[in-house]
Amino acid sequence: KPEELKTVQKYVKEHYAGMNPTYAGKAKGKNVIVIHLESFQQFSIDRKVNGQEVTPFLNSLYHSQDSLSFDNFFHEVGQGKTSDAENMLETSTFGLPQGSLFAKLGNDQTFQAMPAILNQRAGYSSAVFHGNNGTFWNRTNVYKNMGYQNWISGNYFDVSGKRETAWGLKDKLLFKDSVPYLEQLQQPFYAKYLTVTNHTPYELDKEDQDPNFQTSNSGSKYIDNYFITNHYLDQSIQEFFNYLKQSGLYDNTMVVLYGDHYGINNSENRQLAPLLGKDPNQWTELDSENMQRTPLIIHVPGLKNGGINHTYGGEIDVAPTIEHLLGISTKRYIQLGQDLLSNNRSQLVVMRNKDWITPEYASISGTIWNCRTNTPIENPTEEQENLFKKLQAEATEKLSVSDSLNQKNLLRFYEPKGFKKIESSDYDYSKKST
Ligand code: GP9
Ligand code: MN
Repeated sequence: KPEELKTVQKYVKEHYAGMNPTYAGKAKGKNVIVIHLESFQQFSIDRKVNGQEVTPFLNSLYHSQDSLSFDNFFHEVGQGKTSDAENMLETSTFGLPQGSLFAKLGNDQTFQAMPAILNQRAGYSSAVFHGNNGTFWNRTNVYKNMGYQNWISGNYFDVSGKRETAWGLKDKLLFKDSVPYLEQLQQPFYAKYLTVTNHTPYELDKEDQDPNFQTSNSGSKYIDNYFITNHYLDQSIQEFFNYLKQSGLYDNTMVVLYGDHYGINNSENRQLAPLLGKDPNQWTELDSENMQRTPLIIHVPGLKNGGINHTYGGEIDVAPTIEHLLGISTKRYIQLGQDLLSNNRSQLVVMRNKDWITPEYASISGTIWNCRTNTPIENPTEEQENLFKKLQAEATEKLSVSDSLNQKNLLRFYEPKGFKKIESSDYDYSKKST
C-alpha cells in the first residue's frame, strides 16, 4: 500500500462527519433520480422578472416540506465544468487543477462511484440520460469505469432538425423520450439526467418559448436569454414530475436537483445587479463569489420535515448526503465531502482555485473579505491572521489530498469492505452509440 494512500486515508478518517439520525435512511429503498440543472444558479430561485416568477415549479419544490433545500450550496468546478460537477457528485472528490478529470484520466481511472456503491450495497440498477453524443467529456469511458449499467446518450435519441440545440436534444424531449428506457430499469434504480438547453448562449427556438413569459430587458442578451431558458428548464422539470406522478414512480423516488456551475459570467454581473435589487457601482468581488451558489434540492415524497437548510457546503458533499438518506453508511469509502445534514460538518467551502468561503469570511484571489460587511479586510488582528492561515491551510490540504488520490489513481490500491472492483469490459453501450 503506497504511503500516499495512507495519508489520504488518515485525512478522510479525521474529517468524517457522520450522519444525522433524524434523516439517515429516510429515503431507504427509494429510486434515485439526479437531475443536473445545466448552468443553473441559485439567484434564479424565487426570482421574479416583470413581476413573474422565472421558475415557478422549481420554486415550489424548493419550498416544499418534502424537500431538503440548501441556500448556501456552492459549485466547486474547475475547467472540467459539467464533468467536474459529475465527478464530484459521483465520487465526492474534486476535479483536477487543470483540465477535465473525465477527459484526462477517465480511460484508466479506478472509481468507487455512486452507481457501483448503490448497486453493490443495495441492488440498484443505473442509467444516465443525456441529449449530447456519447463521447463528449469522454463520458462513455468514464461511465464504464464508474459502473453505469446504461448510458442513454444522444446516440439513442432522435436529435434531427429542431429537436436539438447546439448542445443536444432539448430538455422537454429528453425527459419525454427517456421514458421507454426508464421504464425498463429494474427498481430500485439510480438514474441521472443531464439537461442541456439552459447552456450558453441560451438560444431557444421561438416555438419552444412560453408566450406568457416576458423576459428582462437588462442590456445583456445573455441575461435576457438566460431567463428564457431557465423558464423552459423549469417547465421541462414540471412535465417530468407530472409523468412521475402519473406513472406512480413519484411516491417511491427521491429526486435530487442541482445546478452544476454558474451560467452568467462575472463580467455580466453589473448588468444583472439592478435585477437583483443591487447598485451596479457597488458590486464587489465578494458579490461575484456569492453568485457561485447553485441550487440543491433533495425531494423526498412523504418526508414532511424538510425545509431550507443554511449550512455552507458544495458539490463535494452531495454523495455522502444521498447515501446516508438511503441508509448506506459511507465511513468505509474515500470521500472528501461531508453529509450536508450532519451536525458535525465544517462550514469551510473550498473552490477548485484554492479560494474558499465560510459564513464569516471569504478568500478571493488572495484577498480576505468580511462576508457580513462585504468589505476586504485590510488590517487583520493577529487572531484573524492566524484563523485565515488555518482556513487556507485546510482548503489547500483538501485539494491536495484529492489531487494526490486522483492523479496517482490511488483507489487502485484501496479495497473498501465488500467492494467489488469495476471492470469496464463488463459494460457495453455500443448498441446504438458511436
Ligand atoms: C455537454 C454538456 C455541457 O454534453 O454537459 O458541458 P459544459 O460545457 O457545461 O461543461
Ligand atoms: Mn455544465
